[in-house]
Amino acid sequence: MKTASYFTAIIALSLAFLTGSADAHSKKEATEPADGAVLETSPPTIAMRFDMPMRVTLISLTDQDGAAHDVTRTDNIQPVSEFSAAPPALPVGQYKVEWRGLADDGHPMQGTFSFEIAN
Ligand SMILES: [Cu+2]
Repeated sequence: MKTASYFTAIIALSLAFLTGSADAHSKKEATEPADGAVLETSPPTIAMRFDMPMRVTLISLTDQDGAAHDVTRTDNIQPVSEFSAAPPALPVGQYKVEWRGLADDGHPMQGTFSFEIAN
C-alpha cells in the first residue's frame, strides 16, 4: 500500500532526526579552537575531529577583514579522523575557519567554525 509505506517512511525519518542516526556523519564535528571560543593568544593548532576518515580538500582561515592566513597542514591530503594544521601567529581579531572534504563513504562535506583572539 502506497499510503502506508509513505507514513512508514515519514516515521522512520522523524525517528532518525530525533536520534540523529540518519546520517553517518555527526552534524557537529569537534573543533579546536571550539566554535565561538575567545582566546587570549594565537592558537597553536587548528583542528577538526571527524566521525569517519575525511580527506580535507580545502581549509581556509580568514580574519574579520576577509584576509586569508595560510595554515600549514601535515595530512598530505590523505583521509584522517583528526585533521590538524598550524596557523601562523595571529594578531587579536576574529577568525573563521572553513573546510571542505570528502568522507570515506564518498559524501562531500563542509563546515565552518569561528573563534576570536582578544586582549
Ligand atoms: Cu556519508
